[in-house]
Amino acid sequence: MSIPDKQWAQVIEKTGGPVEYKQIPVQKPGPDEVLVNIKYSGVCHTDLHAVNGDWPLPTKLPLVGGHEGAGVVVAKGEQVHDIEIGDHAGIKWINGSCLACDFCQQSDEPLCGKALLSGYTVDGTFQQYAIAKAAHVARLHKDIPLDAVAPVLCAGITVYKGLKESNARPGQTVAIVGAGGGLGSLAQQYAKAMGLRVIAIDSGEDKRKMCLEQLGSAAFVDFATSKNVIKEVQEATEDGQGPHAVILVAVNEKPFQQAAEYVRPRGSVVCIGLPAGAYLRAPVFESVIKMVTIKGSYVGNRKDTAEALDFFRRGLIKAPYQVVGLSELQKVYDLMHEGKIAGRYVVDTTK
Ligand code: 8ID
Ligand code: ZN
Ligand code: ZN
Repeated sequence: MSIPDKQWAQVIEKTGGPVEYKQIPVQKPGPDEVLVNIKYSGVCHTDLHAVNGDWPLPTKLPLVGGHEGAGVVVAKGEQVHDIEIGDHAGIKWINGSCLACDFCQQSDEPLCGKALLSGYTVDGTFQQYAIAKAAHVARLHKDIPLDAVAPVLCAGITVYKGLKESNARPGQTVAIVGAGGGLGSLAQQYAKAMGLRVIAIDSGEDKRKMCLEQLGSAAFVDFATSKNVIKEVQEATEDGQGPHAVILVAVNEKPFQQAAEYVRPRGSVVCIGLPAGAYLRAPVFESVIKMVTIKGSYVGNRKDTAEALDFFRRGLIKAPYQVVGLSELQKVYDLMHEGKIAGRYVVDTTK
């Protein structure tokens, strides 16, 4: 396999953007790294946060974004023995971690203080050839389509982990807030596969249709037109007591301040979305007498990754996605900024 010296990439030269489509050099993998020829990469709202620089964590600059990259291993360092050239692999948000600290030892590698973040602190997957630590790349069976699996590499892993963290059990009800977006659409599929009943919360006819007709949710609450979101969510549960868990994947502060009010007594509120500058708020009285659990959930570890991919490989996860050329990334960001994307966009690095 011949590796070119130059390749197409989308580069953020300065915080705030826009992204620039141009040719840059192909890098060489270090001793414990692999070079992956990225075929497809999903576009996550985190990539837009990276362009805008709206989180309290600086990005590298210039930066190649992207962290849902699926492709083929084309080169590897001399210490890499458990993945071969020609194997299919996925580059996810956690590009690498120390594997030695307290958190890594407990397989909490997303919490590693030395974690490298794809498309944020190291260059990511909006390029044709990207690098990751071999220990952390997702192993993809060759029968898995590389376009459809791309969104699983961040969105899928993250919502699967969040659903596990919620401790919701089969037969129970979970509310997904931000259900029409990338994480939300996959969350509905994972929840369904895990035997949960879903209340989808988002806005607009396209997203309502997608959630109820394509993704199998039992109810849809439109946050923009509802007169009382809290009441409507509770009434959508069989006994009116509210959902057992709430998975927050919206990019807006308000729903983070409503969830504890409609969650069921003993229920859990799992925060995943990362709206800029937002604070959590919950009424102390109701939270105490309802014994509510409120927690954060951050991507997933390597085992969560393998499990989330296995659900996908078994045909249980079918979320809508649209493929456009890598050259059109800025247009995807514009649509995402306006909240106009139902499901996920995936970029094809050859176009
Ligand atoms: O590990 C993590 N915690 C993690 C991993 C991956 C992504 C966190 N994230 C974060 C992203 O950085 C982003 O902040 O999750 C958030 C959602 O990412 P996404 O799914 O990629 O975003 P999207 O496709 O734009 O979907 C967001 C949806 O939220 C809806 C929008 O209509 C859109 O469909 N939404 C908004 I904005 N306000 C809402 C509200 N008040 C709402 N839905 C319900 N109620
Ligand atoms: Zn992401
Ligand atoms: Zn570590």
